[in-house]
Amino acid sequence: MLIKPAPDIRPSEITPERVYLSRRRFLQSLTAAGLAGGLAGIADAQTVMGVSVIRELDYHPNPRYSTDEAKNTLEEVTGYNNFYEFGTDKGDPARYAGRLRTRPWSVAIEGEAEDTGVFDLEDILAPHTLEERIYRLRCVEAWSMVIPWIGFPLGDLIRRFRPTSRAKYVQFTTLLDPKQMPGQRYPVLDWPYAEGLRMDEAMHPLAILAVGLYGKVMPNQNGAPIRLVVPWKYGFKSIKSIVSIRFTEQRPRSSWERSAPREYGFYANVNPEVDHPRWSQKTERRIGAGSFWEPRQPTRMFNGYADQVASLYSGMDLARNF
Ligand SMILES: Nc1nc2c(c(=O)[nH]1)N[C@H]1C(S)=C(S)[C@@H](COP(=O)(O)O)O[C@H]1N2
Ligand SMILES: [Mo]
Repeated sequence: MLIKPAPDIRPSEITPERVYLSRRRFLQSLTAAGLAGGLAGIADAQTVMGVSVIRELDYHPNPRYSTDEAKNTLEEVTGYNNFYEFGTDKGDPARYAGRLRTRPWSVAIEGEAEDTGVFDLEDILAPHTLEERIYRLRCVEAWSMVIPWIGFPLGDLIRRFRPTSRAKYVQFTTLLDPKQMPGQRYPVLDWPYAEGLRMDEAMHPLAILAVGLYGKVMPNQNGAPIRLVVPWKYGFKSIKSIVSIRFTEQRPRSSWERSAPREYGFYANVNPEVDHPRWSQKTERRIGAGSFWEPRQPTRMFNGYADQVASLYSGMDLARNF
């Protein structure tokens, strides 16, 4: 085997330019030999000349779906996270997610679909082309970030597995493994973390499955190896480290909805008019933006994506269906 198994990669291991360049040449020679194909632009993590490197991804930017707001830095994006499987402090995921083994990884496609089964991540990704989309992520805790995600439309994956006419919803589940995810030893949430979308929401072209950010393979603390990003909904809908995608007839209940149904609804659309019971959603704080007294910015309906997604909810009372 030329490619060694994936080491655990921490953000502190981000490789200097020089190593990337020599690694690129190394990969080119692999591709030429036909050994690195079939991974949808992802070459696996490896050690090159004794140095472990973060894999780089082949992708093309998609400005049509990208905000032109200033991006948060890689340090902010990988250092201030919610990933309760590794602790509830914003710094815990960066500290502890390194122990998550993201290869090999498989994803079960289950429920109301013609083609179900358990698939290697590589086979899940193989037919898809990766693109970069710069999305704002608005956390329900009233902070936000702007992140250059790398991924592909969730709808493209759903179509491949041919959901039946009974498939009205899609449920997503995170890995359950308290050995790797020590936060799961505490009853903070009803583990494993689960989320769901209505089928038309899941098919919307803005909803993506992301496998990287900032041109690199997804850092563990951001939900490696594969996570959802639904930019018009509060961040908690964007479930990380997915091991199951299930098509259902009944509306699934998400972990947050189960733990506090008055505070976290199934829809969780970003909405400045509907406050969380314990705080306002009218404004938000951009992580890293300037000084402590930097003015908060107004939160936008559907996180700024109203033109694209408001029609999904026409006729619905969004104060009741929060
Ligand atoms: N499995 C899992 N997914 C999760 C969470 C979590 O605790 N566990 N936190 C959510 C919340 S509340 C937010 S705001 C986003 C944060 O994503 P980021 O750390 O990549 O910015 O991830 C979401 N996905
Ligand atoms: Mo969040």
